Amino acid sequence: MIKAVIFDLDGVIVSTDQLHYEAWKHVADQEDIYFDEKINHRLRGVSRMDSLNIMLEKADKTYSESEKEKLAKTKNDYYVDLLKQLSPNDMLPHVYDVLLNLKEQGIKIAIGSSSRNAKTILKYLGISCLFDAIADGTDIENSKPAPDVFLRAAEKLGVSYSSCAVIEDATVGIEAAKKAGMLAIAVFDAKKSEQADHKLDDIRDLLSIV
Ligand code: G16
Ligand code: MG
Repeated sequence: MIKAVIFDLDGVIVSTDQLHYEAWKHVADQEDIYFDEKINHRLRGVSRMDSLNIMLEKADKTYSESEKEKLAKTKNDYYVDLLKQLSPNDMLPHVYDVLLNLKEQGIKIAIGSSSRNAKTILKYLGISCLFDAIADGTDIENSKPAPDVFLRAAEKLGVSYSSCAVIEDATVGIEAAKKAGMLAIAVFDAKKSEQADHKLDDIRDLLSIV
């Protein structure tokens, strides 16, 4: 029986893809590195430093660790500035109603995000107080496809791993959920994953699964 649902943030609750893209493109242009939407797509659910390493695959030179830290900071400063434009209107369709419905049923809800900016994003969306637990990039060493962030969310909730469902838009997120021994529910791009237990065209269908 499912007692908790762990939501991925970027791509499930809010679409920040375009903002990540603009911020990475800013750094890539500054360094004269080729970067496009297709490369950006590979960064979904991946941590900031892992994303940077993917972005640098097209670079002509090798970057030292301290240069990489600097580039990651430039990207994040730019991204955090872009996040200021977010408001409750940016929540993806029907997400808010689904969150409220789950809570009414007594099902716990949590965030399991690779982002170190998760709490800031939730604040701009005005939904921080809805969640029983938040596990994010600040809680973990290994990002998705490692299961760490979902295991951490379950621990914070006090719910056993096998009683948790995860909802994800990234294939690496589905892989992480299965490694954590959880029910893996895919939306958007994650529907490509062969490991997904359920594939949803509409997030409201989650209510008939849990
Ligand atoms: C998100 C995004 C990724 C991003 C990662 C780290 O993960 O999907 O593209 O690279 O967070 O973000 P930040 O640089 O803000 O720490 P998720 O797990 O919420 O989809
Ligand atoms: Mg995501």
